[in-house]
Amino acid sequence: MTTLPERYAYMVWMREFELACLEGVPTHEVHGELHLGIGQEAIAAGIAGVLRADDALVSTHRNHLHAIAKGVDMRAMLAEIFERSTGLCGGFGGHMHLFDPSLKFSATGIVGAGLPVAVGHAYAARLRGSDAVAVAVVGDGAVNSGGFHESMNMAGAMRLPVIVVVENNEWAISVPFHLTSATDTVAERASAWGAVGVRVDGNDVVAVASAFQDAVARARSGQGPSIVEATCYRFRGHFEGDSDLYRTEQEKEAHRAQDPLLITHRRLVASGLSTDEVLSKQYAEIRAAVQDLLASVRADPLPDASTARDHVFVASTLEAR
Ligand SMILES: Cc1ncc(C[n+]2csc(CCOP(=O)(O)OP(=O)(O)O)c2C)c(N)n1
Repeated sequence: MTTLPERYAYMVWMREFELACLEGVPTHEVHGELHLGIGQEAIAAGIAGVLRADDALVSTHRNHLHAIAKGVDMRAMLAEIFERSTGLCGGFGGHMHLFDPSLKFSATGIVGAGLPVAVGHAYAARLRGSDAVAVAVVGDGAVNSGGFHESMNMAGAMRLPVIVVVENNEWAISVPFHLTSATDTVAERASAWGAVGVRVDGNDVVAVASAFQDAVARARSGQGPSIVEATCYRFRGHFEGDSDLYRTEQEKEAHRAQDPLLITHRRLVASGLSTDEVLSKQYAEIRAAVQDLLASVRADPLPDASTARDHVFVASTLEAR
């Protein structure tokens, strides 16, 4: 069982990891759109420590925190994001394509496309006679896609061990959830698919962990799919470079005051589980460790240009040409 101090440490690692990623944007070490989950750490930290290595987790374009929660090696992740040959995918995939087959972790930049993959993992587990579960983490922008409905329906009809975590940060780029959803919440839709739906405060790591653990326990014991909708807010623009004019400064400031790291810090101190001094020291140590990781990744080579076509075509196709 992951303790609250451990979940807080996860959140600090997540925050500092993403701040390190951010350093690669002005230096042009990170190309393409970089999507950060800063402000949403309590959800991934609530997932952390609950899943087994053989459980699958399929993430999105905003995937770093979920990979950390699944236990993916942070150095290999950072190297992939910084496009180094030592990265998870040899530097070929970049930040939106983090894959770790040994931990059944994958990501997709196609909104809503993670659900069918998770359903496939869950069905495969059943065919193997395993009690492994499959998790899809999606944003609120995914929930009105056809694939979301089709996947939920199949998971419900077959009672598959699927858990869908919806990070409802209210915005799908510039489109607000309340203007695009026929229901006030995503969780309330669950009964249409024979699933259990719960909505929790995604800034509250304890509430997320509790709802997620319950959903995993249900899935593992053959009770079918669940939706865990966690409300949250992304502190930065949709991607690094987004002018972010669709949200008012007042709205952003109000949400930043609800920083899940601050909330958890205060909770640890108020409950006597830690002190300001201990937490500040721990924060500084984690920041230094992430900076060491970044320095070491930066010393790694970029992929060799002559390998650019590797992993693009199967060998037989190339030979046939
Ligand atoms: C099928 C598809 N349509 C459109 C896009 C472009 N797109 C990328 S992210 C995004 C919004 C996603 O919002 P949400 O699911 O709420 O996740 P968040 O970015 O808030 O984490 C869109 C529309 C896409 N990647 N895939």
